[in-house]
Amino acid sequence: MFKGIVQGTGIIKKISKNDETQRHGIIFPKNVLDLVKKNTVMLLNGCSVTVVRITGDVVYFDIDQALNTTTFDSLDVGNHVNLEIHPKFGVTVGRGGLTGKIKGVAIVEDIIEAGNFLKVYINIPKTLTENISEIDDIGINGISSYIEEISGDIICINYNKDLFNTTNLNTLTKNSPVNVEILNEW
Ligand code: DLZ
Repeated sequence: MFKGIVQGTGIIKKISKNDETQRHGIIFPKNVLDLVKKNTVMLLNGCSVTVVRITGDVVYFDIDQALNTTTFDSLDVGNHVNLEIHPKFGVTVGRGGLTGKIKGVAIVEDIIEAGNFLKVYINIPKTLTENISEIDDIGINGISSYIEEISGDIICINYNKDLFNTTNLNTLTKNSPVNVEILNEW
């Protein structure tokens, strides 16, 4: 399990697309770059993926299995992606841990600033809302949080603006697609 706590963001430098696979080259910040090597399994926007190559500060991933269930296909060069490395063996993950298996893509419906918090309203696909309740935690682009409120298909999450320092939360706008992992299977 991952913690659902993002350690920094990478910037997409290059995307090469074939019919069924895409290679994403991502510039990593030094604190995360130092922790990865070829075959490291880590989270990119909450999705579990495998490092295939590292050249300088650019880390490459082949996205194939994850193409249909995640936002990878809608990402562009210059976008920021959330990064998390697996905790060391024996470290307690606690409530809110993520597996990295993305259930599907949801769309940001609205964002409202409220003091030091950002209320993000997200329209979750019907196939996923059947399974969630306000007692559940949720992973959005790899950021684990509890659900503040559910109204029909719309969930609301209150994010502390401190997360702007380490995540891509401040790049979300109305209609942004986000990766969703629902944590109600414990
Ligand atoms: C589990 C996994 C791993 C370890 N590595 C990759 C990868 O490098 N590329 C890829 O496309 N998919 C990988 N996967 C599977 C994805 O995590 C999985 O398909 C999504 O989370 C499902 O939505």
